[in-house]
Formats: sequence, structure tokens, C-alpha cells
Amino acid sequence: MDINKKIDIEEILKDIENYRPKHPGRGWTWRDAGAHEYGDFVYYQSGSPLKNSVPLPSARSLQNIDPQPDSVITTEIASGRFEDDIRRMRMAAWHGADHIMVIRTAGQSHFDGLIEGTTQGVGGIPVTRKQVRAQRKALDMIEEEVGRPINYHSYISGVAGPEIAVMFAEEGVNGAHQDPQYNVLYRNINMVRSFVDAAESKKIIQYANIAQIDGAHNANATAKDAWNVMPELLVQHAINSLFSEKIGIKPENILLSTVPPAAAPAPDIRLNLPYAIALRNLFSKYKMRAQMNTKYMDSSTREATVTHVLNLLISRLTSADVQSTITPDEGRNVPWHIYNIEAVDTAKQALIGMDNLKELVNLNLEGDLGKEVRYLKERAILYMEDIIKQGGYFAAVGNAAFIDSGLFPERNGDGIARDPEGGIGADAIFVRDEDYLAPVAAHYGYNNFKQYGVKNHLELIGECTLENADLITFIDELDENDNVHVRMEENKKYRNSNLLKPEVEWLADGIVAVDLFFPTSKNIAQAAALEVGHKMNLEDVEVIHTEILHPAEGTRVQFKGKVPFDIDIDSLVIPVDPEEMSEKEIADFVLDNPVLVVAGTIGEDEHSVGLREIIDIKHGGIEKYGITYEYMGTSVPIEKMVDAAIELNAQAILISTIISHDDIHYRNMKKLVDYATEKGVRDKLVIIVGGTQVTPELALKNGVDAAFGRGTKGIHVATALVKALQEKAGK
Ligand code: Z98
Repeated sequence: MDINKKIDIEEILKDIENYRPKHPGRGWTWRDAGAHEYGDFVYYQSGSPLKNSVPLPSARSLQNIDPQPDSVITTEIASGRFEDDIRRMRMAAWHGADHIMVIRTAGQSHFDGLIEGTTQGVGGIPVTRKQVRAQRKALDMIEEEVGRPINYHSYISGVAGPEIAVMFAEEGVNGAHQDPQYNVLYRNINMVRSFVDAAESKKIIQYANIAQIDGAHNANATAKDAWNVMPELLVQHAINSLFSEKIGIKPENILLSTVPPAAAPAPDIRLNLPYAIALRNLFSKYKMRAQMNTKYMDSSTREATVTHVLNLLISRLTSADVQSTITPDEGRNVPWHIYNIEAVDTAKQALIGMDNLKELVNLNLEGDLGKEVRYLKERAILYMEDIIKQGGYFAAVGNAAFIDSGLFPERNGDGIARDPEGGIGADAIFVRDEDYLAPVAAHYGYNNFKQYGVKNHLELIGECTLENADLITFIDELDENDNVHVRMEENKKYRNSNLLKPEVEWLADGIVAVDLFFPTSKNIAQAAALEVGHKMNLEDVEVIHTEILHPAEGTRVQFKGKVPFDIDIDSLVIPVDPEEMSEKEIADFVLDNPVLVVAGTIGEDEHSVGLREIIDIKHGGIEKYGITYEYMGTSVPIEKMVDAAIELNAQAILISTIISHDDIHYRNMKKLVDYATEKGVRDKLVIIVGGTQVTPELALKNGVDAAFGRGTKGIHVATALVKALQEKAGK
């Protein structure tokens, strides 16, 4: 893949019926965890560098290093259109995600077979063979581009669990949720059927070396007060892991899905840390998949990010083999590209920032922490004993033992009760016939070929699809109106063309978000924001977040809407990145041609920090290259700048300006140029301007030699200065 070219979805779909995953049966890949050097630092809990990646923004000042933490990082992507998700997967991989989870469309657990085609999903993606194959194909390319294997993952739960497990094994899926308790408690699927199906599914998971994630964390999302189900969470983990191990899944492929149950403003660490320690103590032979808390997520991305970072602190104080992230906008149910990337970056930044934390601090297990850990373990063991007393798991679920809001052994009598004889699929449990032959050889029960006097299935029916991929039946689109080709035809004019539309999740969806403040109460602000959206000519305007800053003084509102127009790239004035000469080239020039610069902020502008960044050696400013300067201070009259340059026989004037209302910054630039002209020195002096509110193209219209906006570094200014002086000397 060419890193400067978009991934070609049409190319991916071409010949998809014959595509085979590049690494079938590879299973799960962990990072190369250990000590690695990145720039000036050694990170002790890190993985190998990526071949291609996007570092965190501040890496600009740190040689652009992009240290990768030791944990696998998950992002959950499912906008409803798999073709658009592929582009998001590529962006996420560049930011550091190596576990891509695909959320299924609402209610797929209730489908009693594989579905085909690529229909558009609601709240997720319909998981079908074609969709899985196309995404695996894309990820096979993306992983080569970033230089790290990507674990692809979805769900093996629901009435069609075993069929999906076989399809995942055939298509090179690396990880899957599988936990019969999920079916029983949250989807009301018959419990006997769920456990039989789970046995089949787990056998396939074991055969294909797929990593299994359980569903215990759904209990804290469902429970009234999530911290009260901590003992139950431990019990749910125990039931699924032991069941899986008995079927043959290796402990290192058993991942416990754990979410710190509480979130601030609850006393987050005080509640979550003992739980995290108890879990890791009890289940030390399994892997930890640490998910972020979503139960207490509202529409504030800021708040969600803080909760996420506190969760990451728990991971660093304990352990996390996989660090999962959802998106900080999960609370608004608007899964946008940018938020997947934000969540991945949050995990990467926080984990790297807390490198080796456990080595630096001691957890005080002698005090309350240790006591809490013990209480939790004791409560979980009592819980398990209570289940046995009730007659086993099925009886206990029948008695509503799970998701009760009391902290066990306290009971509030409000748990979820399921009838062992009832639920979806209750009438679909059959005793196997004597001559039963399963469709795949990797099978939990017996494949009764002995009755035919043969040694194995090969002699009887030949290879199965898991052994010979050519036997897989690929079924293409079945719905003529809702399929990927129709969708791509509809937005074709935006693919590889000169037309652009803003986008949050689907190509050319046209959605923009606006963030504003009104000096009024919440409801008025909300109504006013909608009106702003309408007056901006946006369509489908909807408020997505409000936050009271004061009940009367003001409210922050975020809304989204759709723009009804396209942008033609050909009509744009495209900014050019500032030129950069090598440090040596600049220094050599200055050595032969001493340069003195007169610098200051002008007019009424007191903001000198940016200018100091550009001139001081401490911040990598122009001084570093031997350029000397006369700093005139702040709010310097324009005339004084020019007069000083004349008096000191300077080569250049450097002004910085932040205040921009009424375009005062541009007007002052023009005044400066005019005054230098009036004094007869314009040709001798290089005039350079900069500031966070400066748009270089607009500034240049005022006659300055060079102009710089946000993000400028000393080297850019030094380059422009040297180039301008070289040009003058050449004249
Ligand atoms: C996560 N987003 O884990 P349907 N099986 C299990 C599950 O946990 C889930 C499903 C199936 C969260 C997960 N959980 C939410 C064990 C989902 C989903 O098709 O929605 O019923 O299956 O990161």
C-alpha cells in the first residue's frame, strides 16, 4: 500500500469470493513487551516501534518519537457500514491500535444462523462472511503498512454461536467474545442451549487458536450500582474460564474482560483498585483485557477521558494484557472517526506516561486496600458456595441470583431471573442421533464415523472447510437495495474525485459539530443552538451535549448538523508547509553573514511567549543558529521597531501578534511595511510576522516578506530569514 494513497475499497471487494486470510490460524498476537529505546528514553513497559505511525502531537518537540506501550490496544469500530470502517481501522492502526473489535448490529444474538450480504447496520455491523472477509483483507494490508499484526475480533454469542465460530475460524479472525452467561442474562436465550452451544463454540475457538474474551463486564454495565456486583463479576469470570479451560482452550488464550466498575465522582481508585487486585490474584493464569468504564459515561468527552485515564492508572498499578478503549463519545452514541482515534491516543499516551509505575510505588496491602481485597475474594467464594447450595448455576439463575443490586451476601431481590425451561431456542435442543456427523471435524461432541467402519472423517467425507478452505461456500449480496455496491454507487462522486464533504463516520455524510457558549440557562441555550444551526443552513441539526457553566450565567452547547454543499479542491488556496533548511546550512550562512534581528510584539500586544519560543535558544529559537537579536519588549510602537532597526543596522524585523479583533494584526503589519518604506529602508530589511491568529496567505497581502501561524518553530523562521537574505544578496 502507498502511504500517501487512500485505501481502495473497490479493490478490496474485487475477487473477494476467492480471498483467503494471509495468516490463517495465526491466532492472537501479543506485543513484543519489554524495554525499548525511543529517542532519548528507554521505556520498560513498551513494545517495538511501528514502521508507519502518527505520533502524539507533542512528540514534535521530542524528535517525533512514537513509543508504543506493552499492552495490545483495542478500538471498537462499527458505524453500520463496514466499508467506511475500513478507513477508520487504517487510521486507528497508525495511532497504535492492534486490536480491532467490530460491534455487531443490534440484536444479532437472536438470529439463528449466519446472515449473508453486507446490509447496513444499526448500532453496529451485521457480522457476515463477506464483511469479515473484506475487513480481514484490509487488515492484512494495513498490518504490513504499520509493521505490526492486527488482531481482528467480533462476537461468538447468540443462537448462531457455533456457526459464527466456524466462520471466524475459516476467515482468520483472531479474537472473539464467547460467554454463555451473556446469552442467558442479557439476551434471554435458553440456558441449556447456550451452554451446549458454548461448548461447541469454545471447541472451535480452541482449534483455531482464537483468543476468547468473556462477558462478565456486562454485569457492571447492567447493575444498578456497578460496584455492588464486584463479587458476582469474579464468579462470572470463574464460570466461563473454567468451562473454557475444560474444553481445551489454553489459559493464555482466555482473556477476562474487566472494567473498573466505579467511576468518579464515586471514589474511583478506592473502589476499583482492590477489585482489580482481587481479580488478578484469583485468576493469575489468565490474561486481562481491561476495558474502559462506559456505564458512567455521559455526553462530556472531557469527563469520559478523565474516567478513562483513571482506568489506565488501575491498569498500570496492576496489569493489562489488552487495553481496550471504546470512544469518549459512547455516551452520545455517535461513533465518529475522531473519537476512536482520541481513545486510542489516550490509552497510548497514559500508558507510556505511566511507564514502570508499579516499580516506582508500593501498594499498601497492609491497610484498607489489603482488607478490601480479602473481603471481595471472600464474598466471591461465598457467592459460588451459595450457587452450589441452590442446586447449581441453572437453578441459581432461575432464582434471580445474578445482577442483584445488593453487595453479596446482601440481597435486594432484584436480580434477573430466567426460566431454565424457557427463553429463545428452548425448544431447539435435541439429543444427538447415533449416526450424527458434525459439519466440521473440530467438534466438541462425537463425530460418529465408527459406525461406518472408518478411522476418521477423512475417509468418509473428505476434508472439512477448516481443513480445506476451497470447500467454503461464499454467498454474495442477497439484498438488491441494501448492499455495499449500492451504497458506494450513491457516494461515488466523492471517491477519488476533487469533491470533498466533511465527514464524521460515513463518506460524505456532511456532518459537522459546532461548539458554542450562550450566556443563558440550559434550555434556552439548547433552543438557541438549534436556531444557530438552522441559520448556518445546516440540515438535521441536533444538540449532542450541554453543560451548565452556571444556572443563569451560561451554558456550553455542542450540536451537529449536515452541510448541504460540496467543497471543490480545485477552488481552494492550499497552504504550503513552511520550508525547512538543515540546521547546518542555516548556521553556516549566519557564520559568514552575521544577522541581527530586531524583535518585539507591537501595538497593544503584551503576548510575548510565542515570540520568545521563536527567538530563545532554550526553545529551539533562531538564536540557536547564531542569529543575534535585540528584544524590544511588548506593545512596541511600530515606528520604534523600524527606527531601532535603522539605528542598529539590523537585517530584519520580527514581530509577533496575537490580538486579532477588528483585524488589528493585519492592519499593524501594513503600517510597519508602510513606515519602513517611508523611511527608505524597506528594501534593506527582511520583515517577518507571526502569531497564532495569523493566516500566512492573508498576512503576505500586507507586504511582509514571510508570515507564520500556529505551530511555527524557530527553524521555520530562520529558514525564511536566510532565504530572504540570500535572495537580497543575489539581487
Ligand atoms: C465490550 N462493547 O466488551 P449482541 N457476547 C458478549 C458480549 O459482551 C457482547 C455480545 C456478545 C463491549 C461489549 N457486549 C458489549 C460476551 C457485547 C454482543 O449481538 O449485541 O447480542 O452480542 O467491549
